[in-house]
Amino acid sequence: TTAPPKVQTPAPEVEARPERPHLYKVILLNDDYTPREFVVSVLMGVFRMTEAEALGVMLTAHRRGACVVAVFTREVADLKARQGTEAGQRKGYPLAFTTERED
Ligand code: NFA
Repeated sequence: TTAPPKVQTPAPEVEARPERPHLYKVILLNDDYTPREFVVSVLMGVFRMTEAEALGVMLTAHRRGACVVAVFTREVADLKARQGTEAGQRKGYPLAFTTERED
């Protein structure tokens, strides 16, 4: 007679537990050439902001030199920063977004 098949169950203390991903800020940099209304339109289109939110972020970057736009996992942050920067480049503007890892 054969024993019943044994089902493999990991001990609780070795259960797979994914790590919390690092988060990255997307930062809007001020420049002297990109029109304010174009910056607002990019923030609304790429970052799904309302016009009021986009105006606030644009004005903060304009006054202070830079403003955090949003926080994402690395791949999403890099993609959004590139989409925003390329939207400016297509119009010949120096508009730039960077990313920075959170502490
Ligand atoms: N400083 C730009 C202007 O006066 C507006 C701007 C804001 C550009 C934020 C880039 C980022 N036209």
